[in-house]
Amino acid sequence: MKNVILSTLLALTTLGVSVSAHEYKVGSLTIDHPYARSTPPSSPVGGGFMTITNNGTEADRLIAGTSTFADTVEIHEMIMVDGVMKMNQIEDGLEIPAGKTVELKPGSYHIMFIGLQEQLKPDERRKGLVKFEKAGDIEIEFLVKDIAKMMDHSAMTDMKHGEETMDHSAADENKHDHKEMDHSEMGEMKHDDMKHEHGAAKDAN
Ligand SMILES: [Cu+2]
Repeated sequence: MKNVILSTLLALTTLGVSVSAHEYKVGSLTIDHPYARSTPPSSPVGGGFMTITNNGTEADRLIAGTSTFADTVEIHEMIMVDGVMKMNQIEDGLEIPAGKTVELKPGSYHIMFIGLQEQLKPDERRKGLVKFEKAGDIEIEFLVKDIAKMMDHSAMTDMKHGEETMDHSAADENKHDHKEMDHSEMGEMKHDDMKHEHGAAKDAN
């Protein structure tokens, strides 16, 4: 997978297209390509993603975050309960084991922006901060990715959900973010978080 991403980026670089890869280091951690999904107007919530690698010999934990555009930042996981995907705040933080890479991605661990103050629009860069138990704080920028593009790419590769994913129109967009979810009661998933996994590599254009 990494090779695919690299070659895609190289190809784009060669063509002179700007690429969205960006990377941060704090302590023994590397944070690769933080991004957020674009949101519909007046969406109350948004999702953020990144890849965190622990190059050290001790486990660390992603314990909190803040942003300049949302009231609250939480760290969430997706879990299957009675055959239904739900999301859940990880109260103790997300462990980043020594020598391992943890991917925050749609359908899995993610950063949840709650109380969005502004719409997140494609290609914006939005400031935030993440806190680790040992490595401490680091300011990062989330590149905002067009949610529609993310879906189109994943539709090609995710067979389980492909049909629903491909059938999205403008009127349907709201279903693709967390708008309809009830966080306090861990409402049933109604959006398409599960289907974006393959968007990251190909969305660099
Ligand atoms: Cu969430």
